[in-house]
Amino acid sequence: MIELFTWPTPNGTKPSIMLEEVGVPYSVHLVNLGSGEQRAPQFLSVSPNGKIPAVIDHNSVGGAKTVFESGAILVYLAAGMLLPDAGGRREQAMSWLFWAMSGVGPTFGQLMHFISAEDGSSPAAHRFLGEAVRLVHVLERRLGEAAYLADEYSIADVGAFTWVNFAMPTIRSNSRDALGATPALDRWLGDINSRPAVQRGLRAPKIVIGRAKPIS
Ligand SMILES: N[C@@H](CCC(=O)N[C@@H](CS)C(=O)NCC(=O)O)C(=O)O
Repeated sequence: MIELFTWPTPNGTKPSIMLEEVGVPYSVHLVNLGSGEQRAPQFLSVSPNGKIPAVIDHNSVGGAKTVFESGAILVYLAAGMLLPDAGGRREQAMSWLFWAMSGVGPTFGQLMHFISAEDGSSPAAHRFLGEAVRLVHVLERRLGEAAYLADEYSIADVGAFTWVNFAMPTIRSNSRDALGATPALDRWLGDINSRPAVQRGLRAPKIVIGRAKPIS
């Protein structure tokens, strides 16, 4: 059994989607970010950076293993087509995964913060909107030449999808003409959203919210 420490956010649903995709049994521990549980010593012993998500794999050969950072968790859980063993597709998948982790997640996260702050037209909101639009254009160009980031569906798509899915309406409504049409990206979002494992993974932390006890 894998224990997943999470909260229903774009970073928190990457591992639940992945666990559903690979069919590994898991239990969800909610870490209530609103009440500061991410800073509790018990959680810091699992995730030293004080952020969700993190997992503990109790079935691992040689003893339980702890993994934090959503990108590291996707790599840890990956198997088969979701992370090809060798050949160009592996390098492609890793390149696009790191692009999503270092570009999409931080930029979209800051954008959502500054745009929903009191002064939604601050220089910071403007800067992150410009960078988010640039990243969307990179994604649109790639998905115009391949169905998925590494040609076939992989951890790179899971790594980028949750943030793009969450932030796209905000980016679209704020950027107006600068964004333009994104038919390839819209097709990619539709394909991924229609996967049953993705639908279950997106719901997993929310379903638990109603019945979970705080971690202690
Ligand atoms: N680079 C990290 C980012 C994780 C992250 O930012 N998690 C947020 C929720 S989406 C969090 O735990 N925030 C709590 C806090 O900053 O106090 C990852 O990809 O796992």
